[in-house]
This record gives sequence, structure tokens and C-alpha cells, in this order.
Amino acid sequence: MKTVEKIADMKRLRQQLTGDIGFVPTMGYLHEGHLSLVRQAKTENPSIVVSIFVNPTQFGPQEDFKNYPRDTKRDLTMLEKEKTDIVFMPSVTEMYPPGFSSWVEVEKLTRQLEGASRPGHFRGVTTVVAKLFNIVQPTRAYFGQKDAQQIAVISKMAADLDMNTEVIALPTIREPDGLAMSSRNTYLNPAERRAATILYHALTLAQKLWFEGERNAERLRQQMTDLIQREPLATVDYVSIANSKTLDELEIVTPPVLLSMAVKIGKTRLIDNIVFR
Ligand code: PAJ
Repeated sequence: MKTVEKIADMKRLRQQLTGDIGFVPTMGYLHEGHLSLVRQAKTENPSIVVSIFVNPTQFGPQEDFKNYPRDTKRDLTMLEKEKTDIVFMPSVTEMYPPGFSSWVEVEKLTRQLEGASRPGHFRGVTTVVAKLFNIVQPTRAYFGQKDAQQIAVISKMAADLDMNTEVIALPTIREPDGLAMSSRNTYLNPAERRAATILYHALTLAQKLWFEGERNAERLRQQMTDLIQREPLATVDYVSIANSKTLDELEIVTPPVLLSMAVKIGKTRLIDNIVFR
């Protein structure tokens, strides 16, 4: 496994690779969710590249960029075990040198949900992912359904800008009690960790009501919100039932539907979702 910190070195190594390249962009502090992407990339491509870069431009001024968990040594051990070929881990100034002034922005799809709650977030995500795609030039790039809107936005960017990378979405990996794995789960104290299962319970409640025939989106949103609000440590940011392609809110629940939510557990903001097809 090679680790590379400079863009020029990453590009040089890229030129030496032949055949398809699978790419998994991450912000590190890896868990089984990230590793599921790495493993799938490994089965579909002769060479794989993983990036570790905590991207400052996708964090708001009041968000957790400084405190975001980092453990490069542990990450590299995990990636070595998965037989990763190249790990690209640039510094912030390598990616954003003084005078950096170009941005990639996807309109419309970035207005709702996470985009509404975190202004500028997706501009940071699309800019860094576009840069990473240019540097790594992957055949396929792998993303988790955990960040459903991120996948929609990156797919749109890749299509609109004629990028040569296929964007692949893979399922959310969960803890045994249903909590979606996330690097941010490490912020939770034991009581908050127990409370955090409320996100998954709200999603499964909606799924149950849907199977029982409920098609009124507002009633479903209300039932989910009510359940979450019964958890004293939880504060709802949003609960959404939207068309999974346009992300527009629905009145009648007709598939394909994205049920998604952002909930604060104590000070930690968590997101989760499921799709009805
Ligand atoms: P990060 O949060 O580190 O996630 C990297 C990738 O892992 C994303 O595609 C994310 O959706 C996926 N992932 C996270 N938790 C998962 C889970 N429980 N199951 C399956 N996949 C999961 O997302 C980012 O980083 C950044 O925005 C990035 C794309 C790297 C751009 O900076």
C-alpha cells in the first residue's frame, strides 16, 4: 500500500496504473460503513484508491471541523488489511493553496434537507469531490446511501459536467441496534448513544405504517416527529418524506421515496434515511 500526500505524486502514480480504478473518498476515522465501500470497490476494480481528507470547505463556521475525529494510523492499518493500493491524504494547503477561488456548485438539489440546514455544505462537497475525481481519475467512485442527498448531488455533478467516473451508491451499514455507523457517533456519551437509536426507530415506524397502508406523507412525518420528540435527549432538525430523485417534499407517499431526517442527540447532529422503491 502506498500513501501519498502530494497531488503531483498522486497523479504520477495514477498514470502508472492500467485498467479500471475504484475510488472511495472519505474524511477518515474509518468504520465498517467506509470499509464496505472499500471492499466493494476491491471486487469491481483491479486497483483501488482511498482518500482521507477532512475537507474544511464543507463545514459551517459553527460546525465541528476542528474537533472532527482523526486517527490516521488506525485508518491506514484498516486500509492495509483491505489491500488498498493507494491512500491519498493531502493537507489542507495542498488542496486549497492560498488564492484558491474556483467552486463547483449544483443548483436545486442542494436547496433542500442538508443543504437548507447547512448552507454552503454541498458547495464544499462538490468542489472537493470534483478535485479528487480530477486528481485520481477513477473509473468508479463509491458512496454510502447513509448520505443520500450527497449521492444525488454528486451524481448530478458527474452527469452535468460529463465526468468520466461512474458514481455508485451502496447500502447503509448499521450497528446491531440499528444506529447508522458514523464517525460522529464517537461524540455520543453512553446515554446519548442509547438515545441515538431513536432515528432508526422512527424510520422503522414509518416503514411499518407504510406497509399497513398509510399514504399521507404529513401524517407519517408527524408520527415520526412525535416518536423522536418523546426521547428527551433528541431535538428534531428536519423529518422529510420526499421524492428520492427530485428531493421535493411529497403529499402522497408514492415511490421512489426518500425518508430522511436530521436529529440532534445532545450536541451531536446525526442523519439517517431509508428509501421505499
Ligand atoms: P465520510 O463521512 O467520511 O464518508 C465517506 C463515505 O462513507 C461516504 O460516501 C459516506 O456516505 C459513506 N458512509 C458513511 N457512513 C456509512 C455507513 N454507515 N454505511 C455506508 N456508507 C457510509 O461523506 C464524506 O466523508 C465526505 O462528504 C466526502 C464525500 C469524503 C467529501 O469530503
